[in-house]
Amino acid sequence: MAEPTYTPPAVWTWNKENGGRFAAINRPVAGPTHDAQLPVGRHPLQLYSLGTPNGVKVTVLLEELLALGHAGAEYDAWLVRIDQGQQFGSGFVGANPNSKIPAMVDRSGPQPVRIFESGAILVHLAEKFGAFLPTDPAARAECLSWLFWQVGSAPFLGGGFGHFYAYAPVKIEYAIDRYAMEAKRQMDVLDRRLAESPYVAGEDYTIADMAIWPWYGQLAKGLLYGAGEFLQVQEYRHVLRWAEQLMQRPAVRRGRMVNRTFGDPASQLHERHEASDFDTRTQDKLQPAGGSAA
Ligand SMILES: N[C@@H](CCC(=O)N[C@@H](CS)C(=O)NCC(=O)O)C(=O)O
Repeated sequence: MAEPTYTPPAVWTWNKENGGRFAAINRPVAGPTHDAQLPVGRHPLQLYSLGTPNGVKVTVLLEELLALGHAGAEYDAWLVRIDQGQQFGSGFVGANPNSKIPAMVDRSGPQPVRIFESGAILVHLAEKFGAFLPTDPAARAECLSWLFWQVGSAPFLGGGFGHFYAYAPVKIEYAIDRYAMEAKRQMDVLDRRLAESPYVAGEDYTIADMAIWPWYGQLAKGLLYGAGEFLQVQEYRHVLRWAEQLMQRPAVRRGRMVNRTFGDPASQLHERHEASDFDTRTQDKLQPAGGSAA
């Protein structure tokens, strides 16, 4: 093993220069940095988010609920630019004391209800509309097990593998090895499961698929961290089959566009307030000829 190049001091201190790509937003303390109220639209559900995998889980579920005819799932999706520190505004911290997207405020009842953590938002919506979360105890247990598997596993994929492989200012072999091994192990867990059943929780499409797809489905398609070849993702053929099947769903395609600020301008719907926004307000349509997207 390589000689260590760093000896931790007795007391850690915050070195703002050493945070890599996220130096501007990472802090060792919680709480708001500035006053900023959250906007409120006219729909019962207000979502404050960004089109990262954790954000996409929720917009896919909302679009699936609307496709099923649940008009109460109409929502306003507001863009939170985490690279500009908007997650530290006082209003956002009121909705999510953990300062991370996604956060939701459900205004359909007499008092607004805040929900944070993407998994909790998925369960809240699935229970509210009685969809995509089985009621049979055994099927429900399987669905929730995979949902919590995702919430517990993805930090090793994103914060571990993705961070050290793609974002860290130095390439550390030990860290990349450790997390590449874990990322491949997780993909194998999923691949073996999807060899047994069409969907992650069994015969039916559930919130477990919606939570897992934006992370592991995208990884299987080589769309995360530019790591397709490095992790040899084509080996996970059951995950690929499932990832492609989900991508065919119109609601998944729509959900993936909401609050998206990267990629093809036609795939970016920065804010979603009406169903018609998908046809009229993507960045290719808002962008003036020769101009750049807002
Ligand atoms: N466990 C959380 C994770 C959410 C999360 O990590 N969000 C990231 C974007 S994907 C974020 O908001 N980061 C901003 C920050 O760390 O300041 C969830 O599932 O909702």
